[in-house]
Amino acid sequence: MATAAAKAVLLLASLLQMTAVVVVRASHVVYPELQSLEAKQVEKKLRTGYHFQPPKHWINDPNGPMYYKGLYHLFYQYNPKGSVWGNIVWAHSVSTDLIDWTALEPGIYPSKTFDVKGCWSGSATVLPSGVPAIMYTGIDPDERQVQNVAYPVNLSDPFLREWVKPDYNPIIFPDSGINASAFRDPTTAWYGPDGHWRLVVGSKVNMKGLAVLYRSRDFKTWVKAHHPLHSAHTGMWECPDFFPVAVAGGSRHHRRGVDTAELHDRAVAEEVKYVLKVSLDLTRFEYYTVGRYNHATDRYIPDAAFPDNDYGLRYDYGDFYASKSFYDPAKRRRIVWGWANESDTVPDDRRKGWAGIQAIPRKLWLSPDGKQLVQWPVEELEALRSKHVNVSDKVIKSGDNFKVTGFKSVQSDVDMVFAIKDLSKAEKFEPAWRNDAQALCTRLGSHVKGGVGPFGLWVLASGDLKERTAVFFRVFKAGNASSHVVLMCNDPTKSSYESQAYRPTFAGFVDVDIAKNKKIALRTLIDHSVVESFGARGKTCILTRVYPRKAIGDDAHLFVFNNGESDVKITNLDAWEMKTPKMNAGEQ
Ligand code: DQQ
Repeated sequence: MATAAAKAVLLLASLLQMTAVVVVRASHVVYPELQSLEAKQVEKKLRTGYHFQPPKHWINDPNGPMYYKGLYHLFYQYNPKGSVWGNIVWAHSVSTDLIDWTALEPGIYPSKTFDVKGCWSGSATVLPSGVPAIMYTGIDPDERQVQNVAYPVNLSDPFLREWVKPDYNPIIFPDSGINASAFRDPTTAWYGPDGHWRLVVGSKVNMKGLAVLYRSRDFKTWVKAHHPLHSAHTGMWECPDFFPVAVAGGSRHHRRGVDTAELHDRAVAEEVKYVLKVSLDLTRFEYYTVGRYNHATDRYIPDAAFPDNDYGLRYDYGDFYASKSFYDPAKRRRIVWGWANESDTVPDDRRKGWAGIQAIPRKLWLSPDGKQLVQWPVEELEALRSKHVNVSDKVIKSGDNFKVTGFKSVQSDVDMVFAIKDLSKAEKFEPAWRNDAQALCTRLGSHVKGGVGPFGLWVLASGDLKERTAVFFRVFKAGNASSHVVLMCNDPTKSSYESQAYRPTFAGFVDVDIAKNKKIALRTLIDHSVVESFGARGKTCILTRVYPRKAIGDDAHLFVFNNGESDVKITNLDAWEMKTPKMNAGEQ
């Protein structure tokens, strides 16, 4: 935690030195003199090919994702006037397959007194009548954060282009017990067996993060409950997300998503657990717990196995924030979107003319052992795979590396399995390291020799290897010699030989029994300035933004390396070049 906070401070400091007038309001740094400067040009070099982004300017949180009449809708926080945060509207895009996107005009933008100073994050709820409702945070003339509702003007338009905000807004107002500048990001609402709707809004009291609970009979008059759904001492909670997941033990619901709308159904409720995810304003990381939700008392209680703290489990251990999930009725799955912010400097963002992307949408489910959530890129992504190369049964000896040739890796999808024959050389794991994977990886970077590992990929690597981003594993022996700890790291410290960007090493532990099958899988989505990795088939995920200077276009290469004493084997490696989908050409 100390490390994460220190890094956030460092990041802020490096941003501050770039420009004179800055204000921090509600977690985003504000540059009043820059926020309405239109981008003169859009630099293409490091723009992503298949990750979601608009043609130009700043984006942040995904908002109100939903499926309606055959179309996936994604709204997101967007500055139509510049490439830093400001002038925020809900930009709006639609897709039939989550891959090709068409931009529409912004769906929600400041137009009324209750949102005149901003339309911030929120969620969609599809009501039992099929009508979608959007709940979002408006900033009123006194800079108070209030919650508003909006409805589509024309329900027969699958594009849902126009939204109307009833005059009875705001529907939720910060009362005297609530800090009006820390009260935002309403969740999707759910319906209780007592005939009341519920939703939560993120907030805080001093250092206590709160999921403030509201109830309503008619979706119009909302009353604050006497107690929050949940709280913890981790500072302001932004973008809470609360939803059910199927318990996979019984195979009936395995991996299938559960709709928040089904929460009141007793048969379904008995087979589900609940997830509460919060985005920590203080550290800019998210964590989640899995637990039980008592409908009668309206309290959520995390299971004891889930640390309810800022060292708890994360969807992603890298650049991934303000995420939001939705239930996809077309494929009966839950999908999570997350904002992958830039991590280069403000002058770089101004020069590029764009900042921010969304991570690849991920299907999410509870692991069969119930110990964690698992995420995997939506299957639709595979339609973009084109030229393919394969490597199998290739031993990488201690200290060696191997270049994967025959395809262009700068925009690619790499899916592979490593086998480890001999675990006896694994280094000893100190229990004190358990709560800070990131500090461990920072100390034991990809260049620090180990026993079993570091082994993994160098991606976006220049031919001379002066630039490279390492995605790798390191295996340790735990207290008793038969159990092991697996660490997954992303080391971007050598990703660019000249950039000043903030380049922290990101890391998480991987819950696998490596001694049992002696194998570990890694999938990495490489996309010019994004490296999005899924360890052990989605148990540990790490997304990083990197800004190579040499390893761009055809000069970006892919290597497999092994810096451990033990040899490792590539059992199988499949790599595909990825096509570029239609990405938001349209009306923006
Ligand atoms: N971004 C929004 C807020 C939210 C924050 C403003 C999280 O509603 O709390 O753009 O990134």
